[in-house]
Amino acid sequence: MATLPRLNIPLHVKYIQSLGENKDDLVYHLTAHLRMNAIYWGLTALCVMDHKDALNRDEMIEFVMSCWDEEAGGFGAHPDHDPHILPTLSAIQILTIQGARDRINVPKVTNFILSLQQPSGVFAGDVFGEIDTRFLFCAVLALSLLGQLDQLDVEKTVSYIRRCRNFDGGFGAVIGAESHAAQVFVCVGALAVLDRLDEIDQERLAFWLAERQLPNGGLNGRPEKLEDVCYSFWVLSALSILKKVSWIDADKLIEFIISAEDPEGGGIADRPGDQPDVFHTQFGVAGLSILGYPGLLDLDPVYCMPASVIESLGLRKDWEALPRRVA
Ligand code: GRG
Ligand code: ZN
Repeated sequence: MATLPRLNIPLHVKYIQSLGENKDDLVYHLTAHLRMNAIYWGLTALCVMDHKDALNRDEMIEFVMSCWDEEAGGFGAHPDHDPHILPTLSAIQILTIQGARDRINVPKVTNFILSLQQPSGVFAGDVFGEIDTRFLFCAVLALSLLGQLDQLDVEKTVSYIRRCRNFDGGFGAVIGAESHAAQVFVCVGALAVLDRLDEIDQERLAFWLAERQLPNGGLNGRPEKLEDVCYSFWVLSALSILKKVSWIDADKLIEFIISAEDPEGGGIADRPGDQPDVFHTQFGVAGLSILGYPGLLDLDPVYCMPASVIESLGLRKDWEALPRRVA
């Protein structure tokens, strides 16, 4: 086997540390609506690179708690933002990874999440009502992490996912929508948490997922689209739940992901030569972990959190990544 390209872990750690340091930067203000998600992505990437302590734990927990809306029972993306299910899941993930679950008002946040379920079984993101299988996944994952899944109407939830399944074995964002790899991840992930993988045509779906690999090694999210590093997670996580990561050419994908890193400032971009961001850094590193890249720690592909954290909560599902290689 040819020598693997080197992932510059110290540089990516520095890149993630630098993101919170330029608070006068315009980009920092323009991305306030993603702050909670960004902290979750940065922290998870650091955990996988075995540098969990590179960001200050206490400051992180205090920031998360400053986004809590006591009245609504959810977290916003930023202290002055309305609560939404996306930052609420990220907040729960961060507090869980940091061993600070005692800071969560479990009954209140459970009520907030359950209040977002619609009669069809799908979830809205917030009181304004946009619906999507992403929000359904966030609800299922958050309730599972809080030990509150018994409060969920599982049949109603699964029936919505079933109605999003397409002829190609994939899933879309809403009923009738085209299959998309990221929506496949959220639907397969939710079914895995609910122990309902029997709802999937597993061979057909794995075939569709494996077809996402392009001659340059990268993965796209649907036919005729460009490759993008983040699909390294969306596609591989679903394949690892189906135990078929070996259907991808791992060496070619590793090469593609590492070719998208910024060799000067650190971080990983959507594709080579583009500007890096924390989202693609996290999903690039996550993909490398599932591919068994040496020196990284295991990521749980269902919860997209450190595997050790999910194991210690007794929540591990039956997924399979590639064996960890030795450097
Ligand atoms: C805990 C990992 C985790 C996630 C929480 C937010 C969420 C749940 C999942 C997001 C799933 C999703 C729909 C991601 C979007 C990915 C993406 C690159 C979308 C771009 O779509 P297009 O149509 O791009 O702009 P293509 O590649 O199809 O041209
Ligand atoms: Zn992307």
